[in-house]
Amino acid sequence: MTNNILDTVAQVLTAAKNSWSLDEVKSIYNLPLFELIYQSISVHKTHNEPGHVQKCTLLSIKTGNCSENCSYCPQSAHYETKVESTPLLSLDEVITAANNAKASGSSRFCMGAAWRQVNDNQDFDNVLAMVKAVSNLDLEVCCTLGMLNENQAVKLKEAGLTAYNHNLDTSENFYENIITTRTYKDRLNTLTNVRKAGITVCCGGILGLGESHEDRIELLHTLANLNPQPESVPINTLVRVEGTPLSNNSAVAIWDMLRMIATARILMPQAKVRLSAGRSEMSASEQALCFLAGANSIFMGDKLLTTPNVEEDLDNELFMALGLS
Ligand code: SAM
Ligand code: DTB
Ligand code: SF4
Repeated sequence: MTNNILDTVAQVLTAAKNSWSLDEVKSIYNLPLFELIYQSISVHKTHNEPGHVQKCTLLSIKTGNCSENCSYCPQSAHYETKVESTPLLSLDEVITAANNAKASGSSRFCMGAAWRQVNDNQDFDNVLAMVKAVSNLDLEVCCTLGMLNENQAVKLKEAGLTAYNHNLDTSENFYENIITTRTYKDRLNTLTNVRKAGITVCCGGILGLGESHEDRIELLHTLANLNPQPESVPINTLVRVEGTPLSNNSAVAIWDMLRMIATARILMPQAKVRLSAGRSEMSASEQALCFLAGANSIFMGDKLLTTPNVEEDLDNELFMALGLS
């Protein structure tokens, strides 16, 4: 099987493939780690400039008190965490943050709201104004606002939205162990609405929820078979926050993270594979291995949405040391 799967991977060197069988994904994921990384480097070098890593900045525009029960999330109203809830930020606050992000070298600005779904109200109109203002700063604009209908997706597109982040998080089978207030189908439905509106798709997952390797393989299989594939794929490791049901989960081994990144890179050669939450728990050398394995985007800035991220100076040092641009 190893030789057959290496032939399949070799085909990816000429053209991205958009129908993967579960067995193919499994065979790639289960390659010996060095062989897997060697293959992902070849694919990465063919399709991208491996020394180029995109910097994105996150801003929580509406924090906490969310009606969903995502077991990993410090912003869910179902759990008692130290997150302070705040209403929607003002347009001025957002513009200031976007200007700062641009000055620090970010090319994408991503605004997150702790909503189950978008509602057609004043808050949504305000978000549309924020999208317009950020896109006028010549930044790629991304939002993650929960579920969207077709009409709302079109309005975001018209306001200048580049990308919409909506993660599948894990496999369809494991999903109900993590969230019960919505279904996997709901998630896929929003992704369809986003795609139909002509917005690029940012969709990935989280490692460390208690899922099996099979669940990770199934998640990668679902992502890689979205047609077209997501333009960006955030790979998060669980940030274990006190008060959430998953706060005592075990840490994710770096080998698992590398396996996930390298497989994502081979399956979705042109995607931005984003080393996302959990980076601040990694050493500089572990992060370097992630870039080697095919990650080519990060969230920069001292904060993710509500939890700490890597300090900007440390990121700049690492970029210098590795010669990344
Ligand atoms: N409420 C919207 C939604 O769920 O789509 C947008 C914001 S939500 C915080 C965005 C994503 O952050 C989630 O889909 C999840 O993948 C990720 N996330 C949330 N809490 C996390 C945690 N503790 N560790 C890692 N990733 C997390
Ligand atoms: C994604 O996949 N990771 C980011 C972004 N998309 C919105 C969010 C990570 C959140 C980590 C927990 C927090 O800071 O609240
Ligand atoms: Fe709400 Fe999003 Fe957190 Fe789930 S992940 S509780 S939907 S903010």
